[in-house]
Amino acid sequence: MKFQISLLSLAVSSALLLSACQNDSNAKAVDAKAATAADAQAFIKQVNQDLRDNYPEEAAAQWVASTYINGDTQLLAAKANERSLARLKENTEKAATFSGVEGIDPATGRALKLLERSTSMPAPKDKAKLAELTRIASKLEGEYGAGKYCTGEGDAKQCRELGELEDVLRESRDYDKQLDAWQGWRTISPPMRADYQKLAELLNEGSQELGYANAGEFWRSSYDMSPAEFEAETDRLWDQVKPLYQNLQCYVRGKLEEKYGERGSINGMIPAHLTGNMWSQQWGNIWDLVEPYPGTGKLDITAGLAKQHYDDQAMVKRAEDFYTSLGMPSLPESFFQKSQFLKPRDRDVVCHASAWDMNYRGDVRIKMCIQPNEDSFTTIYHELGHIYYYLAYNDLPPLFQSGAHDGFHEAIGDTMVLGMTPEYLASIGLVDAPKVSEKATINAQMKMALDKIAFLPFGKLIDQWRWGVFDGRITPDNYNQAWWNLREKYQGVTSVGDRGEDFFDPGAKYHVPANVPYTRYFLSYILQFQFYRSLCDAAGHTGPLHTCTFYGNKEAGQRFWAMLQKGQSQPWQKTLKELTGKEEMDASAILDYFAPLNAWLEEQNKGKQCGWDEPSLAAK
Ligand code: X8Z
Ligand code: ZN
Repeated sequence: MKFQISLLSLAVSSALLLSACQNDSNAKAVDAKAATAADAQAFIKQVNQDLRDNYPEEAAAQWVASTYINGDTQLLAAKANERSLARLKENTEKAATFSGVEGIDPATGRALKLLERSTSMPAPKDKAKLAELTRIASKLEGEYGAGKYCTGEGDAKQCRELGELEDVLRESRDYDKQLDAWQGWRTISPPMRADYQKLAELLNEGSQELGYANAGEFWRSSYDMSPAEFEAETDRLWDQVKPLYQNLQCYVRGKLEEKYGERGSINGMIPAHLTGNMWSQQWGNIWDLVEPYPGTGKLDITAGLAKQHYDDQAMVKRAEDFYTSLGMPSLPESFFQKSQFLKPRDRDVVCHASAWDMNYRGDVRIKMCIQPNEDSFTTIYHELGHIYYYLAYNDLPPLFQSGAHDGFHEAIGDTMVLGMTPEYLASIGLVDAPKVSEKATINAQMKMALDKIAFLPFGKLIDQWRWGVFDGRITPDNYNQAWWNLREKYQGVTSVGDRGEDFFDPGAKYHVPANVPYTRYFLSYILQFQFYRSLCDAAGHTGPLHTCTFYGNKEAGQRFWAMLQKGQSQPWQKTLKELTGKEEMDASAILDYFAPLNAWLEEQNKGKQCGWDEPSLAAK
């Protein structure tokens, strides 16, 4: 995404922020009766020009607010966002006056439709409400970014930031230390609860003004199909991968029981603080506990980075090399000058990684707090996927400068990560030369599954929660209970200790306070395997899918780049078909990829009591 900045997203892309910016003085009044196709075309041209004119200032305000958190930068970002959303509202109303006009060309028709969806923050028209919405949005994101877990008082007061707490989960295997870090991070979010409730109300109001039932329906309307069809699609995809996830959950739970005894599982579920990750969304950090065949060749990228003395610059350069090996361009010099790679020592910043297009014409940046470990390393590949998408579609009119859908945007860099096979990693000296054996295959597959399969239910449930909040099935008096019901139902992950309504655990996950829709990641985790399979085909790969890397293959790179250049100028189904030959999202590629591991897991789990007690909404 483009700078979907604050509100937007992490891949910050223009779409949001960018809310279509129209300069009022240039706006032509469109008389509904007299409007012609030529008027529509001129209107879209004007909107695109206004975006080019206004977007850089909004992006700058947002960039500064995210890389220098304080009350002043929050105010500036909120005000810039307010102006932008007001222009968008006005333009959306004007766009509606062209409905029914005959003879509008397809590109203009598409742009007219895309306009109102170019934000994840549909705002009320009322000026005071709009101002409140953007103020709350900036405040929530700032609170998350500046969040700290403090203990002790006076001189003994000690505060730890998210990164330090994540280190504990990554490195410590002490049950209580992990629980303390996990619970400690969740002390940042109860103060967000009332603001979040208000945010949801205002987003609903803005959505209803546009004719949607609520903000969830508005979010689901961005997929070239009806919101109901889209919801059914996500359920269908989840049903395809659920058995594989359940096999993995059962195996990992067993390993946690081996390590922590009775405390390693709860009613068949995994205790959330024991997965090596603050949100239990990816489990790669507990590789030491779950490695199927220890001693079968090291896959420890973190150790490799240390051994080779990689710093942040070297890590980014290494990722860039993957893209240029495919024939994609080098990153502009300004990228290296203006990005934030490291956490500044003297101020609060939003460390959650993001990629930004600042001006629709090449000022691209990432914002990260890189650490010399595997998580950061693969996240850089992820973020560069957004950056290369921006660069590839920079020649399109701004309204088309976005992913085919938001899941495409999230999937580009991750497709590269799938190409980081043990052979590739060995070729750059980060892991041992891989052995070819069944055991080595299972080890490599498990490593990948701990990120890619573990993530799937998490990717789905975040918006199950928000869709429920928006449509009123989840009310403020059961925000947290509903959250944990979903965590248990989808992930088979649960919490230790009471997580009642004094807490607001959704607020401790970046995308909730930052208002970034999350289904995009679920879609990405399915799609990236479809992309990967197509690039492997283009590269002439034969043999099992998981053995393929397309690193260095120009044909694969050329096909991927062609897809990126299309942006959102046409329905995503068409774009997907051009790359993969199929117009449907489909889990067959991810299932093919993990077929060896799935068979192995079924063998391992034989005789075990897999599964868990699903919660009832009423009781947990
Ligand atoms: O937020 C991200 C990226 C930026 S778009 C770092 N991801 C999701 C998350 O961290 O929750 C990538 C994987 C899922
Ligand atoms: Zn992303």
